[in-house]
Amino acid sequence: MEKHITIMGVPMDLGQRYKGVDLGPQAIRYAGVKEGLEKLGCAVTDLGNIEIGRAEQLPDDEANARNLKSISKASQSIAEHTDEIVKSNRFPLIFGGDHSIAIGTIAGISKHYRNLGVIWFDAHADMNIPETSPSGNVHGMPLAASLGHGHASLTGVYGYIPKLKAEHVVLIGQRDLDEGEKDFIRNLGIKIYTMAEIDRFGMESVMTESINYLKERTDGIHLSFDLDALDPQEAPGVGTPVYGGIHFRESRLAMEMLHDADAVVSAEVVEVNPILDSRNQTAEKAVRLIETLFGKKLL
Ligand code: 4U7
Ligand code: MN
Ligand code: MN
Ligand code: MN
Repeated sequence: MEKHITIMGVPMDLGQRYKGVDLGPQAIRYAGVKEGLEKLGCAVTDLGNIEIGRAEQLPDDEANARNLKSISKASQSIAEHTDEIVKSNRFPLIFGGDHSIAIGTIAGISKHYRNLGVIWFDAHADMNIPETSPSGNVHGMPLAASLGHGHASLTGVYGYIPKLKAEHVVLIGQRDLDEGEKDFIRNLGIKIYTMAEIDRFGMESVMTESINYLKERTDGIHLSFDLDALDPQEAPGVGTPVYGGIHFRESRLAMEMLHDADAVVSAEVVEVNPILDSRNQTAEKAVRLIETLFGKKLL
């Protein structure tokens, strides 16, 4: 695993309705992420937060994708910054912000790989398009957009479509899928381990299968970790909590196995909202998971 890490904060909140998710990067920093990684021997540079423009009042509601134009613009900048980090041969470690940032991060990373893989921990699949979205919130659309589906302002970010192939994606932890997303997952044949599979087979075999699957097909794995993948009792600081989630213990095991697989090339941690949290526990758990991803062991 790359030990030269560049942190980038993306204070994006335009993809959903709650105030406070733009404070996510700072909450994760306050939980001691840089210090923790340095203790493990990593060289860490923190670029600080990049600029996210304010919501422009543009007539994009007709598309059922709130703040579409502002998010599209921000995604272009996120892609450029992420691209620069990869070019400098450092590991991009990105803190959101809401999950719409993945449109830009994946756009910036994927052009460096013939077959980028993605492992997506989330209570949701984030595979809506404006035509299927029950909410119009773009944070429910980034995976579809990266696969080339959805509004052209999202799929076309950074000038190429698609960023990912369906057979290079693994979804883990889902328990709230919209009807359109279910059809989409079935039709595209996307590999998915919902909470039902995690409960039946256990996180260890889910991760063994996921890692083998991605290592056979891809030349690098991007980790996209939405903190609402965790159970809301353990990670309450998220905007769209769903009962029955992954325990912190299981997610720590998953990160340990990803570390040992030595195949993750970039990572983002998203949807931490300190306003909705108590005692910054969601950010603190995120930091424990990041440390484990970079090799922290219990013994
Ligand atoms: B997140 C939802 F309808 N599917 O599209 C939607 F349930 O990035 C939720 O995973 C999306 O937190 C959640 O609005 C987006 C809803
Ligand atoms: Mn998400
Ligand atoms: Mn989610
Ligand atoms: Mn190690």
